Amino acid sequence: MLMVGDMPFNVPDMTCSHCVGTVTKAVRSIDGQAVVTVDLPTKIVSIQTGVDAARISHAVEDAGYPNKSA
Ligand SMILES: [Cu+2]
Repeated sequence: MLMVGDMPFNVPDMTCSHCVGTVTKAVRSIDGQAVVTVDLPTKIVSIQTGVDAARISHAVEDAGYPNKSA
């Protein structure tokens, strides 16, 4: 059983629901079970996943959204 933590990331280039969809898809490509919660006004994406934060961060960046831990 994996440890599941809540990982917040700041994704500054996320501006609309299309961006939210792209970011969510990138996260789910790494972990299909991830719970992804997006707060657009603060540009914070909270992810519940057992997968390493660096892998998630990299996938989101590859999708065109640079990000950092928030
Ligand atoms: Cu957008």
